[in-house]
Order: sequence, then structure tokens, then C-alpha cells
Amino acid sequence: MLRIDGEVELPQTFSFGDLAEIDASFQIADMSAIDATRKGGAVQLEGLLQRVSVLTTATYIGLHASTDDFHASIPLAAIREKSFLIYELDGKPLELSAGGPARFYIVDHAACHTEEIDECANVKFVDHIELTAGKGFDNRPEDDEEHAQLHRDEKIE
Ligand SMILES: Nc1nc2c(c(=O)[nH]1)N[C@H]1C(S)=C(S)[C@@H](COP(=O)(O)O)O[C@H]1N2
Ligand SMILES: [Mo]
Repeated sequence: MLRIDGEVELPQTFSFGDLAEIDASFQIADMSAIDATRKGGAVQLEGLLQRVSVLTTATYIGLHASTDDFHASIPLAAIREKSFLIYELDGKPLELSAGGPARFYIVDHAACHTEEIDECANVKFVDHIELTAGKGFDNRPEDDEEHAQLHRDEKIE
């Protein structure tokens, strides 16, 4: 369900079970402990990156959702230690309606489209993470109008 490749030594596809098996030291049982507005179980990004063995050439991380063709590419170093992948709720895979099967979460993200690392980079329905040398594909909204349109579209879905 989640492919991680690009500038890594060991490209890999993770199932729900694979995510749950990542070392306990990287697991967050309940995201509300980190952000009161969030819920569900998560794994720290670092736990995933260690599994695939990120190469030093990787400078950006691409978060791809084929479900709705939404993509963000953000600087890896800046978010590496404060990012999570939320993948579980009540012992089950996170549902699509909650942004599942996996959704990205960055602590202290900026308001939408104010900076490269913003709330819009909290990509839902992530099925592919690609480490790249330099910035990769990104189609997040670039201005208020595009952003407002995106949220209107979301409500229609
Ligand atoms: N796949 C996907 N992820 C996405 C979006 C989207 O349209 N598609 N919108 C982004 C934007 S602009 C915001 S503000 C947040 C909204 O998350 P929420 O629906 O939980 O409020 O998700 C982000 N992640
Ligand atoms: Mo947003």
C-alpha cells in the first residue's frame, strides 16, 4: 500500500502489517498526544527511512497520493525529525475518509501555501514516498484562489 523508493538503498513496499512491525521506539499509539486535533496511531518518518536506508544524495521527500493526484515535494532535513505517518485507527487501517490508508503529518507546519513546508504538505492518501536529489514534482495550490478551490473540491468528494 505504501511504496518508498528513489534515493534509497532498499526500495520497499509497506503493508499495514509492515508499518505496525516497525520498531516500537518509532510508534506513536495516539497522535492526540502530539496534536490534540489529531487521532490515530502513527509511525515516525525516521522509522521508515531507516528501513529503506536513505542515501546521502536525498535532499527532498516527495509525498504522492495517486487517489486524487495530489503531490508535495519538501526539503527532507527540515522535516525529518518532526514528521509522522498516521496509518491506524482503533486497530484498523486508517480509512479513506480520514485520509488513509496513510496520511503525512508534520509538527509545526506553516499555514497553507505560506512556505514550502505548510499544512498542504500534510498529504492524505499517501501511497508513494520518493526521496529525490533536489525538488521533485509538486502540485500543491500556489495561491489563495487555487487553495480555496481545492477545499471546495474536497467537500464535493
Ligand atoms: N491527497 C491530498 N492530501 C491533502 C490535500 C488534498 O487535496 N489531497 N489537501 C491538503 C490541504 S490544502 C490541507 S489544508 C490539508 C487538510 O487536511 P484536513 O482535510 O484533515 O483538514 O490536507 C492536505 N493534504
Ligand atoms: Mo490547505
